[in-house]
Parts: sequence; structure tokens; C-alpha cells
Amino acid sequence: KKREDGPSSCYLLKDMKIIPQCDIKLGHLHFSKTHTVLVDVDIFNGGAGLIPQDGRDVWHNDFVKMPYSQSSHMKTGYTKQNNTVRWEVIYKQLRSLSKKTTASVKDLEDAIIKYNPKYKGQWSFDALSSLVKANPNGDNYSPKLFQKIAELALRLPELVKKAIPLLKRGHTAAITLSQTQIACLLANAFFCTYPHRNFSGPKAEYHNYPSINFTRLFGNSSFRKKQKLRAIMHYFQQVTAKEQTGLVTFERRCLRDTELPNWKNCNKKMHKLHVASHGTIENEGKGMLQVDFASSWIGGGVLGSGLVQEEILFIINPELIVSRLFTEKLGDKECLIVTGSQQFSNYSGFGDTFQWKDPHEERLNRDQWARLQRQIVAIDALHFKHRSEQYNMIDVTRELNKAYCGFMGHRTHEPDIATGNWGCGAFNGDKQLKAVIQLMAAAQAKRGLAFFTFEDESLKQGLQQTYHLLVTERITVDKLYILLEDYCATPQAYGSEHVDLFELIRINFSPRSLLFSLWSI
Ligand code: AR6
Repeated sequence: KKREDGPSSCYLLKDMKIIPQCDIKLGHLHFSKTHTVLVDVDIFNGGAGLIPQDGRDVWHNDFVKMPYSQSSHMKTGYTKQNNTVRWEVIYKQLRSLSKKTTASVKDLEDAIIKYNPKYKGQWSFDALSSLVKANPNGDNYSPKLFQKIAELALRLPELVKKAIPLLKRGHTAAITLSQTQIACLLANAFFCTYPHRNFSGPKAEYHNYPSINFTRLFGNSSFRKKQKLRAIMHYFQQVTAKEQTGLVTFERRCLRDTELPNWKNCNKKMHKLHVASHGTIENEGKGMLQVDFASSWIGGGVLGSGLVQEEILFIINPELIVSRLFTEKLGDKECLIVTGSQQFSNYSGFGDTFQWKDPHEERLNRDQWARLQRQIVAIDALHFKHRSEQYNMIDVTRELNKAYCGFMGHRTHEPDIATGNWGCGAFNGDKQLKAVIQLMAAAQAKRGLAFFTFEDESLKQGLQQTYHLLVTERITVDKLYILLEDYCATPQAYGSEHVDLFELIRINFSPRSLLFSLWSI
């Protein structure tokens, strides 16, 4: 059953565990001290739909500071009425924009600058202008779109009444909200209404949070920006045309030291592995826990010019972008798990060749909490400026813990994991080392891996052979960890690549070398 091609004991894709088969019983939707639900759970559980949970605005460091808060005032640059509540200005601007028969990029810019006066002359909107010019009546932009996004943004006080807690460092906590609430929060990000979120630098209040206002997406026109904006505009076209009907959960998971495995003492054997050189995590990995090759600042350069795996994922599933509003920078033993986000776009290419392709037709079912059966886990690998920096056990252990944090399940029936060259593109990791680290973490978490090598045929073959050896020789995680210690200790010849890990595994664990070592004892 398992053998696919050649001498590997790898599994077929169809043998991997995916969500519909796992049939996790969730029970009623409920909130708790660590799970904030922004819709009324009684109404939802009674089958009467998604109604915003009542609540009140909280202007506090533990919560998202909302644009409509009465505590948010116009400050610098708004000379006439220094104490004007900022939402009054936002409301006036967006309301008059939404009433216009035609709204140009200049109108949008003027509105945004009215409540962000400090940035007059600094923020550029040329990328947005060039998209609109190229696409006056096209697929991604219709003449009434800005008005509709403005209308949606204005519904914020009615749609999100309960304060949104920040998912802070060191705390496991979750937020569940409706897709309509997310659309409204993102419409506000589009109109750059979030207070205190435009400054960066170490003294800024949100210096440890990713940016959320869309400012950077609108300027510095480039082919990349244009493609990103096409996807974003397409998202807003869809959500303003028809209300989405589901919920999405964002969970920050933070492991305590006592929950981390002692890797030297871990006698688990390899779990299932499927390796493919073709296919992507998001397509072929449907139904599995899909790994986001993340930045510790969730979403990475999605609102700037970054356009690799994480940014693409966020651009085709724009609901993920809202995580930037409330997720503090991830620490070493933390990850973010998102359940239920919707894919709106299809794409082709990668990086500079990325192109928005067409609308994605979502065919996934929903779980008992009305969440689409898509689960994404964001884990950030270490960024190595020089490849040689990664061969030390402190970093290897950090990566093992990070992968384990993302991979571990809470229940017995969890889906397998779809991953690939995590940390090995923009972050410069060694593909073989990272593959072995992920195999070890998955073994410890007792979950299978579907590994997509992204057209790297030789990695596919090497990984299949390595896995075959590890399985047939019953090699456990602790044995691999000890081997990695040797591997890291092996000096690297000046200017050359580090020792080939798959080769080292072959030399150490193949039956002939075991016999040899027994004989030499
Ligand atoms: N499916 C499978 N494999 C893929 C896919 C896909 N959809 N896309 C890319 N790959 P990279 P990193 C492979 O560079 O090194 C972002 O800015 C492909 O071989 O995105 O962890 C984040 O925000 C690619 O080279 O991940 C972080 O700041 C490799 O995966 C940073 O990049 C790595 O993809 C993370 O960089």
C-alpha cells in the first residue's frame, strides 16, 4: 500500500489523513477566558446566524485600539479642533466618499490624509493609481468599489462591538470572529483608520506588532504591487457583493518550557511521510494542516513588496491579513494557527513572476463552528544571513521546538501536515537539515508529513531514501538528535558547503555501518 515509486517506504498522498476524515467533534461554540468570540454564541448555537456579540469599547494596552473609540483624538496637524474625536473625521470622510458617483484614487487619498494629516505628502498612492488606470472596468476593480469598501468600513461600530484582545507574547489565546467582521476590519485597514499604527521604531506603542494600515501597499508602484492589489481588490469585490457566512479562529499557541520535548531523550520512530516534487502546500495539501513559512511578524511583507510563500498565502486568503491587527511578534516557542480562512484568488508564478490569475471557487465544507475546513499554521524559521550560521545545536533545537509547537495536536484525530522547504528560501536554511528537523518534530507530534519539494527532484529522492533508511533501521528521534550534534560539530571547509546531511545519515545508519561499528566493539 505504501510503496510509491522506487525503493521508498513513503506514503501516497491519498493515504494522508485529511480533515474531513478526522471528523473532530467540536461541540457547541463557546467562549472562555482565553477564547474570545466576537459573535453571540447563544444565537449561533441556536442556529440563528452570526450576530455581533455585544460589548463596549476598551481603550487599553491589552486590546486593539479601535478607530471608532471616543478616546481616539485628532492630534498633530489638525490645528482647528485639537480635541476632535478621530472617528468623527473618519466618518465624515468615508461617508462623503461612499456617496460619490465616482471616487478616484485622489479622492481616496484626500480622505485618508484628512485623518492622517501627519503623512500629507509622505504617503504615496501611485501603485493604486496605476492599477485603476490599467483596469478601469476590469475584473479586479469596478468604478464603485472604493465607495463600497468605505461603506463596509463605516459599519465597524455596529459589527465589532466587543473589544478585541491582543494575542500577546507568552500567552496562549484565541479569537473567533465572523468573515464579515474580518472584511469590515480589513476595510478599515484599507482606509488606514487604525490609530497608533502608523509609527514604527522602538518607541512606538505597537513596535512589536506588524503593520496593519494598508499605506505601504498603495505606494511604490511595481509589477508585484499591481498583482497584489488585483488580489486585494478582488477580495473586496467579493465581500462587498455578498456577505460571507462563516467564522474564522486565530489561535496563538505558546509552549511552556515543560511542554518542550527533551530531544535527547525522545524515542519516537519516524511517522508517515509523503514526498512530492510537484504540487503546492495549498493545493495538494488540502485538508491537512498547512504550514505558512512565516515571519515572526505575521504576514511578513504582505503589505509591502514581499511576495514569497507567506505573502502569497496571505494575498490569496486575505482574511489572514487581519491577524496583523492583533498578533504580537512571535517568540521562539510560539506559533499562530488559523482555522477557517477562505481562499479568494488563484495565482501563478512566485516572487517577481507572481500573477493574480482568477477567482478561486471555494469548495471546502465547514465544521460545526461554521469554519471552512482549512487550517494554516504560521511558524517562523530563523533567518540566516550566511548559510554557515545555521549549523549549531542552539539554532537546531530552536527550530525543532518551533516546528514541534506548530505540529503538535491536541486530539487524537488531527490531520497530517503539509509542508516543504520551510526556512529555505528568503531565510537561507539548508533544505536537508530543515527536512530532517521537520521529520523529527512530526515524529514527536505523532503526525504524518506531506512534503512538497517545490520542483526539487534531487531533494525528493534524497528525502525518500533517507526516510526509507530511518524507517527500516527503526531510527528514533534521539538518535537523529545525537547525529545532528556530530553534524554541527563537523568543521566546514572554507568557502564550501556544509557536510551533506543525507549522506551522513546514510553512512551512520545503513546496515553495513552498524555491522561495522558492532564489529569494531
Ligand atoms: N508550496 C510548497 N513549497 C513552496 C511554496 C508552496 N506554495 N512556495 C514556496 N515554496 P520562502 P522562508 C518553497 O522563501 O525561507 C517571507 O517574507 C520554495 O522552494 O517563502 O521560510 C516570510 O514573511 C521556497 O524557496 O520561506 C518570511 O519573512 C521555499 O519554499 C520569509 O519569507 C521557502 O519559501 C520566510 O522565508
